[in-house]
Amino acid sequence: MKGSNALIGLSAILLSPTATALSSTYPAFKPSPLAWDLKPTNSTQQFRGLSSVSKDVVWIAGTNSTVLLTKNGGSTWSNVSPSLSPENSTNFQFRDIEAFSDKSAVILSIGKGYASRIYQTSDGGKSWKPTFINTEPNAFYDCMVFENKKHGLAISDPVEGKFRLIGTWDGGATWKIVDPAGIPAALTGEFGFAASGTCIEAAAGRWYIASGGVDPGRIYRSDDGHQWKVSNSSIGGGAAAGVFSVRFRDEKNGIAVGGDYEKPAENVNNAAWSKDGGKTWHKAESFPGGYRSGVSWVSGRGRTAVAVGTSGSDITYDGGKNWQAIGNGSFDAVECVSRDTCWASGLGGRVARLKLS
Ligand SMILES: *[C@@H]1O[C@H](CO)[C@@H](O)[C@H](O)[C@H]1NC(C)=O
Ligand SMILES: *[C@@H]1O[C@H](CO)[C@@H](O)[C@H](O)[C@H]1NC(C)=O
Ligand SMILES: *[C@@H]1O[C@H](CO)[C@@H](O)[C@H](O)[C@H]1NC(C)=O
Ligand SMILES: CC(=O)N[C@H]1CO[C@H](CO)[C@@H](O)[C@@H]1O
Repeated sequence: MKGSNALIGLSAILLSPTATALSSTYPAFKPSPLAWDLKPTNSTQQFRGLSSVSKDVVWIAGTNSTVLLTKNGGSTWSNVSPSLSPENSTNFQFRDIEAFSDKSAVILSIGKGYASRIYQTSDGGKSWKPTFINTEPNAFYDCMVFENKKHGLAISDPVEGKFRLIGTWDGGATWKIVDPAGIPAALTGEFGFAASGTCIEAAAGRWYIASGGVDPGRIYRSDDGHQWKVSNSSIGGGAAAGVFSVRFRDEKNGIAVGGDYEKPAENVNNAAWSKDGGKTWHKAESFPGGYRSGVSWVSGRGRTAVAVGTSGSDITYDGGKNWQAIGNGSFDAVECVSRDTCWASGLGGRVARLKLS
């Protein structure tokens, strides 16, 4: 995380022992033939919340209390934003959404105090019910995840020295605080990033949390959502840096991405992989092209995953060891819904679909 991004990036490649292999895949020389297909939303909001139910049904949630839904693969979008009481109406920032169908979804608003809240719909966004409104002044909720249609966890930056978790066992209708006894103490300055809805992960019966604010960024893991352990990642951390997204494809194999959002093109130590369920993390051999806020495994394609960030996006075919750029790829969030379809969303209403074949 030091010095000029472009120079560090280039010298890292030129000095790499695998420079020959890299030069044929590195974005500056030969990008991946894949490219995102933009799906205009007619919105100017920033969509960090993304949940794809199928290749056709996708929900996005973002700034200015905005939630959009498409049921036809992005040809048209409906505004299904919650109508909020006037004094609260203008500017909730929805940073995460978990959708279960074209009818049922849960959204998370970030912020201090009552701004951190969760709404649920079961009628396709016609009506939304607040199911959690934070009352703890020091809490700041970042993201949430469901392991199935019933059981989910949402995470707040540390309160009284520990990440705070709330859990639901009824699909987001009710939430209660998880006993902090099983959660290790946070380090001074440690927090989570509400950048892509993937700072918490559930996969194969296990749970993970990505953190930053400290160097290196850390990754917590749990078998039951109650008892947690924490490891260093290999991803650099700092005031605006750390692990932004952690995803597992089974009980052992995970990818973490991040970096420094204030240095969007810096491409050193911004991706890592684990093959032991998150106990240890290894640096990628060739990194994504810059800070990356989200990553998603492509289900049904083994070690393939896609990462996105404000400076671009990348694909790996070897479980996160090597990455190559995808065209037209500036986004905040990514979600691959099947072996041939990923969705991404971000700033200025940008949403796109990636077809893999
Ligand atoms: C936020 O949404 C309201 C209602 O849709 C709209 O009037 C306003 O212009 C929006 N503000 C921004 C900054 O997009
Ligand atoms: C965007 O707005 C235009 C004009 O209102 C409309 O014709 C078009 O269908 C809209 N596009 C989407 C994707 O909703
Ligand atoms: C994790 O990183 C910190 C900061 O560099 C270091 O002090 C600590 O020893 C590391 N922990 C382990 C288990 O390697
Ligand atoms: C907005 C943007 O980046 N557009 C580019 C998408 O990719 C095509 C083909 O690679 C370019 O021609 C566009 O400029």
